[in-house]
Amino acid sequence: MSADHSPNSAPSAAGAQPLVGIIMGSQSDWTTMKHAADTLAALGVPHEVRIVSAHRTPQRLVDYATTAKARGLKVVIAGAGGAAHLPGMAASMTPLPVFGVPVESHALKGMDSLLSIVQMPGGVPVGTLAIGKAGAINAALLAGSVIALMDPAVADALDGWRARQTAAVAEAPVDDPA
Ligand code: RP5
Repeated sequence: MSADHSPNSAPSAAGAQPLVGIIMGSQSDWTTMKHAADTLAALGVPHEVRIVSAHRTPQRLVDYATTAKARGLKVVIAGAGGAAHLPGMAASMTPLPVFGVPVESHALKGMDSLLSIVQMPGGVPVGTLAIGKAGAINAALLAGSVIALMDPAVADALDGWRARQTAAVAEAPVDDPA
C-alpha cells in the first residue's frame, strides 16, 4: 500500500490494479473517507482515491463511472454530504456494486446526506451505510467481503480483522480505559 492516501493520490499499491474505487464529493469529505481507505489498506485491498463531485465536476463523474468496470474496479465506495447525489449518480452509470457513505454535514448532521443516498428509486441500488466514520469503515469492510469471494488472501485478512476486533473487547468495563 502507498503511504499517500490523500484524494487524487496514485493507486494504493505500486503497480497493483486497484479493485476498489473510493470517490468523494469534496476534499472536505476526506477526513471521513480516509477511514475507508485505511480499512482497505489494512485488508490489503488495492484501491484508488479520487475527488469526483456530482455537481461541481459532472463530466469527471461520467468519465469515472462509465469506465470503472473496464478499468478493473470491482466495487465503488462513494461518500458525499448534504445533497449527496454522488453515490446514486455513480450507480446509475456502472453495473458495479456501489456503497454509499453519508458524510456528516454541518447544517443537518448528515441526515440530509443519509436520506439523499438511501432513498434510491427501485432499480438503481446503492448499499447505504451509516453516517460518518462508522459508515466509511463498514463500506470498506463490505467491499473487502466482495473482494474476498475471489481472493483468499483478503478473506484471511478479513477473518483476522474480525478476530482482532473480538479480542479487543474486554469482558468487563473499567473506570479509566486509557
Ligand atoms: C458535497 O458537498 C460534498 O460531498 C461535501 O460533503 C459537501 C460540502 O462540500 P464543500 O463545500 O466542503 O466542498 O458535494
